[in-house]
Amino acid sequence: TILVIGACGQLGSELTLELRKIYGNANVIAADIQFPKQADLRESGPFEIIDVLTPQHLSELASRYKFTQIYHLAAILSATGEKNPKFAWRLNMDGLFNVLDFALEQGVKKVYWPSSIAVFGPNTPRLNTPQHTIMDPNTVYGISKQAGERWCNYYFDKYGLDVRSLRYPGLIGYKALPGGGTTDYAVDIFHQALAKGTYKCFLSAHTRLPMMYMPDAIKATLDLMHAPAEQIKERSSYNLAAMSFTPEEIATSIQRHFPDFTITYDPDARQQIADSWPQTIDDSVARQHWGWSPSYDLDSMTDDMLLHLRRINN
Ligand code: VAH
Repeated sequence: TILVIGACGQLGSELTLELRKIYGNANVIAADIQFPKQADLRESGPFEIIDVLTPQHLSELASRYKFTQIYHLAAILSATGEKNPKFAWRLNMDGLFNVLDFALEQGVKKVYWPSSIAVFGPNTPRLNTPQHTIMDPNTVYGISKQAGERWCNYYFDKYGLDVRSLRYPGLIGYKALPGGGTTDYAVDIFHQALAKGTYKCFLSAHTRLPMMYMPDAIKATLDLMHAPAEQIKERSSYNLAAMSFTPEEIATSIQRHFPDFTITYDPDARQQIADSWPQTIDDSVARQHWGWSPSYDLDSMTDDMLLHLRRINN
């Protein structure tokens, strides 16, 4: 049985649905702090309300299920984390410790835990950021992801726990809304383009950030988790990339469908976070170790996003 913690989130909801297609609905237990709003998530298989900060909730689940894999996706993201630094640190770190210790106790075969380009900071080379480089994150979220990478590597080295991780770029999908990140503009812009024909962007026009379409993020996660353990030589987390674009460039891509779509810029506190992150990522190590390669670029993502959002809205 597979456990997905944080199953209501932007990534968790899509990963749960995909895992259910592969392993069967009853074999994928979705868990989160609150019940899902999404019907397909609610109706497609078992759902458990847990607080990952309460270890007893995990051991109670283990009294009813035998878990072989855990996907731990519950976390406070970059922008929200800056509004509540101590809680973000506590949830991101103590949540991870509870899951790593639970996985060891239960003899779970494989654990997945997401990292992020947020582990990089102002002194990290911002172009073609290497797998091994300076990491001086200056958001609580990024600090927690950097510390989390160290601990995942430690649990692998010290206890042999097969925990695997990816440094996601900004993720863009149509099935679930993002949850408080700095890259959320790249999802909001599609909803606003359809609803209002204009979008006020909270980042400046030329803010270049690494991004990925959700189907590619799901593919990367499953390719990583299905690869033989001996291929996974990076036990902190893998750099992962697909594309990089600016708000101006995604607006231009949308204008291929809606010529009258307009964008305005009103940078807020998230601009400083974006300015501390890389602009492009070198993911050659992931490509060499387990054959990573993305399928979507900016225009094919835009075409697919608008195709699906139009269907959902009509
Ligand atoms: C965030 N979407 O903005 C997340 C992600 C790279 C960005 O970590 O916090």
